[in-house]
Amino acid sequence: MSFPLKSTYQPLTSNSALALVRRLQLFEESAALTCCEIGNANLNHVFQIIDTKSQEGVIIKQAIPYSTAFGKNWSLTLKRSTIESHSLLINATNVHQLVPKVFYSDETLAVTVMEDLSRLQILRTGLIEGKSFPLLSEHIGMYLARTLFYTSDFALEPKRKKELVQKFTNPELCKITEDLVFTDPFFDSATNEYEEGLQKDVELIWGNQSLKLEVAKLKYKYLTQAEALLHGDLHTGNIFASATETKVISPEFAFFGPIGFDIGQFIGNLLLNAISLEESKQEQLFDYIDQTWEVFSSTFTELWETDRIEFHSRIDCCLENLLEQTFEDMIGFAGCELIRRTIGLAHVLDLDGISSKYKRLQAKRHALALGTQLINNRTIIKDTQQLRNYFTNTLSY
Ligand code: SR1
Repeated sequence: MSFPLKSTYQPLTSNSALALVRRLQLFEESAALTCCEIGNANLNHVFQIIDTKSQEGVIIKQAIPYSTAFGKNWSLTLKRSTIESHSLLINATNVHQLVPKVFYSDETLAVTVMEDLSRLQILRTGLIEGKSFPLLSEHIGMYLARTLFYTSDFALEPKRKKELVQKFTNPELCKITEDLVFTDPFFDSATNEYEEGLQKDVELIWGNQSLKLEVAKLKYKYLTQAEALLHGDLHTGNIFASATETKVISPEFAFFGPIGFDIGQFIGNLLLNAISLEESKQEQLFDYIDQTWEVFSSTFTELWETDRIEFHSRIDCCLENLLEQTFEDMIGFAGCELIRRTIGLAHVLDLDGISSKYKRLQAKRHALALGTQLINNRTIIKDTQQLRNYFTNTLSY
């Protein structure tokens, strides 16, 4: 069967997905292939195509122009598929071993054909199951340092940087983050979803004018500070991992934003997992946080020493100043992530999966108190040990 070349968007079926990989000659002509639609098709169609003999496979991901996730019917731009494939291709030049390989993409069909990662596990699921990932911090610290440094003005010629900023202008997906992370959770918005038992805690946040001013400053940074090409949604559900491998997937929220945002979202999600655990099991999560910052800052420093081109980066303390600001932003964005995953739309299983209602509400109160403290005190928190102290001090709220 030949793959129909369409000039308009058409949802793929198992048959047309198979025809596409045949046309792309990703397998031997004689290979017997199976095609299975995986995932729940509420944001994307995902087909897994496997060669029955070699057991090697590819994934075809096709964006759907709407979402039925979260009980709502949202229209969603198909352009996110192009942003995702272009971002994966750029990241492959900087961290090829940490992203899925892209074999093909088609803007009209909103399709990306990429490496099958089913040998790995979604990191959030692994963390909830109590698994440990010994190379996680080294890999994510490296991913962050290399993707952020090499797409910043410190490494790119100014013209190239501005071309990329244009290419990765992503207003529709950024608006989702502007609303769901920075705006709605801090007001009585119809999109919010929180447990009845949290009503008083939530109202305290809505009435906290100084907190809201600090969140407004962080949102303004997100809106205006085009420092580097971000992943834009770096939570633990967007990372595949095993004991030896890590792959960062789904950069459809990619755009040029503040360097501390990706690191903050990642750390925020590790904190959400730590909150869900009993004290004796939290150590591992703090190790991940310490080491991720350590690897990020030391790798960024090495790249700065060897590959920087921006004239003013030679000024004394320029790097120290940048890392200090990034740490402060990271703490603030992590705080926003803790609050939005508790009050806003799109929760995390780390907290929602706690079966005892009492413990679940305690954990969610902890997330709200810690999030508030991190946002308010981000300028005085200078290292990950202090971050840990705030974690402990907000336990009894
Ligand atoms: C409609 S998308 C909702 C959330 O899921 C994504 O992973 C992002 O975190 C987004 O805010």
